[in-house]
Amino acid sequence: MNIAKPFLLMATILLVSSCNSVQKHTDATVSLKNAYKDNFYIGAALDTNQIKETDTMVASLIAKEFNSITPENCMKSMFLHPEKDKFDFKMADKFIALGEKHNMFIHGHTLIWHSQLAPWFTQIKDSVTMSAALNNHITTIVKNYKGRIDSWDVVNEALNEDGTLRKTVFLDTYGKDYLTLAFKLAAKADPKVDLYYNDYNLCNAKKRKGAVALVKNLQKNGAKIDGVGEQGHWNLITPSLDEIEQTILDFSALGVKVSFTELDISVLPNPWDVVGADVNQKSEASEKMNPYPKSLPDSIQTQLAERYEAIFKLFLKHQDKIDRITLWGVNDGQSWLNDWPIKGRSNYPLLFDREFKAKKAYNNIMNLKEIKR
Ligand code: 9MR
Repeated sequence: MNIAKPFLLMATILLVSSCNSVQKHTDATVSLKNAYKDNFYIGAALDTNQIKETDTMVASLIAKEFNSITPENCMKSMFLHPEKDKFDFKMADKFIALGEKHNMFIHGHTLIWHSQLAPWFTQIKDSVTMSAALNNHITTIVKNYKGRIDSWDVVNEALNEDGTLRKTVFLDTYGKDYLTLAFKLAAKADPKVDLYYNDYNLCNAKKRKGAVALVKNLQKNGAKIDGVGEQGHWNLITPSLDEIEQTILDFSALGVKVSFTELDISVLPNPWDVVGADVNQKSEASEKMNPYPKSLPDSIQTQLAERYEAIFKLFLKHQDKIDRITLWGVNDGQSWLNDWPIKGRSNYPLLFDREFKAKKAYNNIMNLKEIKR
């Protein structure tokens, strides 16, 4: 028997497969957005440096992987409408230009929110002034980007955890119909743009019930609402897949689109679960609360990857109801979760690590679509 033949065959197989993996790794078509192009948009929230494209490596990663973008901060009222008679569209214009350059689905975040609210809004004391302010704010901004923004978060986080309406300056001055007014103003300013209600913890049954009632009320009042945005600030354990599925079913039953708009998965302990507050244990407690200051252990990396995989499997199961999945940031270093609810921790909630390298979670999500890296 000629032993050179099997040896040659083996060597050829090895050579071909290693060439393939190199080719795949650098192949510009191997990306999240291409893998999921027939299912839903894959988006990311961009911070100001990413919008300004200060780092070319990061800029090309964003263009390669994502086909939708959301501004992490620059379109909130404190930045876009800082004074009653002054709008500042500079950074938002750059954001839109970036999305247009790459032909992306552009999401606006957010028109009405009690947080990061322009201070002049908080001075308003009566319904007539609030109505005029909402009119000027929403009409000016939505008209300014008419035809250039694909969807807007019209109202963000209007609900308490028990499903009742949150006490805000909008509710206090105008009453509960501020929601209807906001959606009607947005639709009038750009009849074609998709209009969303966006909130977190919608897996909580009481809050979800409140959100369903909120959407039904808008519909009953003749306002156009196209979608519900579930933020998706989750962790390794909660919410359960059943709870997530229930939200998809409940919202799509209302005839609106469902999008997951701010997805990230915290791997850190939650301070509200910690029992005991002995001040003498402060350093021990902070080590306990920031267990992976330098890097994420393999076992947790795998847990995170499996959690992302299970969630994306569920998203695929309901792809007919889901329009967009947006990650709340591009890489771990950027995440707001490094500073919330405790400042200065190292969290690892996204698909790219601090060096912008794809994590195991990325690979698992790609493998779901049978794309190997
Ligand atoms: O990621 C945003 C962070 O940079 C800001 O400091 C923070 C201020 O509240 O807002 C973060 O984004 C929030 C989003 O706009 C609405 N849903 C919750 C997000 C995380 O807090």
